[in-house]
Amino acid sequence: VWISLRFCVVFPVFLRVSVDDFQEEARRTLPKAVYDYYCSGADEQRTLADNVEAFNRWYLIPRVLRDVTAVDLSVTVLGQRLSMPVCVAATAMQRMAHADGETATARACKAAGTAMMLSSWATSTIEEVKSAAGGEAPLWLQLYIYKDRELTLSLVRRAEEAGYSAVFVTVDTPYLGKRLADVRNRFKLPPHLSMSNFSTDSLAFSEGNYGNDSGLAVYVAKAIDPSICWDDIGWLRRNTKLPVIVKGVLNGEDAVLALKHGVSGILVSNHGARQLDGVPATLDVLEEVVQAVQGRCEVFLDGGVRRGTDVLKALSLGAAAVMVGRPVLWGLACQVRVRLLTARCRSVSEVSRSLVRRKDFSSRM
Ligand SMILES: Cc1cc2nc3c(=O)[nH]c(=O)nc-3n(C[C@H](O)[C@H](O)[C@H](O)COP(=O)(O)O)c2cc1C
Ligand SMILES: *[C@@H]1O[C@H](CO)[C@@H](O)[C@H](O)[C@H]1NC(C)=O
Ligand SMILES: CC(=O)N[C@H]1CO[C@H](CO)[C@@H](O)[C@@H]1O
Repeated sequence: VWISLRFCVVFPVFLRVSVDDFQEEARRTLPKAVYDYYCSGADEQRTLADNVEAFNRWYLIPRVLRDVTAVDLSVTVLGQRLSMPVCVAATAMQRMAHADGETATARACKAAGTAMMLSSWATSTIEEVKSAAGGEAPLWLQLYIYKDRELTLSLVRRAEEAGYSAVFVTVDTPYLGKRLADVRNRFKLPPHLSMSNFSTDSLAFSEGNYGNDSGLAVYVAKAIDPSICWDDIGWLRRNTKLPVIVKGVLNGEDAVLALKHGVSGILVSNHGARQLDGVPATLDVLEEVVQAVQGRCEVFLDGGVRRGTDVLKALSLGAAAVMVGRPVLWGLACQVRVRLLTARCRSVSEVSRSLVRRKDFSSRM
């Protein structure tokens, strides 16, 4: 009896082998309001589930009897070589997951040889992240367009000076999506943290009181410009030499408009299903965007990528690379590096549309 009791209370040795395992450990270890902020989607979270489910609507159709002794996963995106077609999407406020926050992510990207997109709402400065990345991992700035355009451009200037190589402008957040858990938790940053790249309390999201709403929703309504239009993409391009990529396009018409306004790339994204619930899973609109673009710029995808086979499916449907958001946060919370990808072609250039086939659902109805 003593022995079996002891076995009951001993913490199980838990080998993490998938992103889901990391998420489960993060759920157990992070403060509830932090975990809720990281994991939530908007409203009923239907698109949140669909982003992941969409990958399950495709079969992989592999070829056999090809020598795969030597496999090369590297790709060139936005003119820069990456060790693999998987990069890190911008997620805000990473120091809630780990004391080193974004600088730890930058070190992991450097070690992995891939690119990191830094959020405008980082809890580390643009310059700190640059020195952590050590000039090796490509760094991209994720930009929110503030009502204060000078402030907006000052972020871009600092990124240029620190050697960042692209600006991903987020176009799906005129207002913050309704994330029910954040409202219930009255989400705000813990008092020892702030959005490090802003100098006033109100812009650094470190005011004390946001009433009964999600603090971040109040912040966005106050500071972020809901009036931005396609002309503002032109404004941004005229004000920086860095390539501008739009983050948050979900259909072919907007992809064509983006090209007309001179973007260097399009990131098919629904903001990790955190903005408008009911939009399609990103994988389901990827091909439409790729076909509208017709090779005129690179197309990226994020949303629900959790395993190597997901990466392979997105590449087959035309993505130049994919990005991951939450998996990085779960990795940070567990304080180890996440191993990202296993592929079965010899190189990324061998991944083609013939590798996937959509499952036929109609025949089962
Ligand atoms: C906690 C969290 C914070 C995020 N913060 C930002 C942000 O500051 N700016 C932005 O453009 N996107 C932000 N995103 C969206 C991500 O860049 C990305 O589109 C999304 O997380 C991809 O989906 P995934 O989490 O399923 O991989 C955030 C997402 C999460 C989960
Ligand atoms: C917040 O909600 C509580 C409980 O419903 C209410 O008493 C309080 O007045 C509300 N505060 C604000 C600022 O709306
Ligand atoms: C901590 C830190 O370096 N914060 C800086 C972030 O950026 C603003 C300007 O936008 C500086 O004033 C802060 O000092």
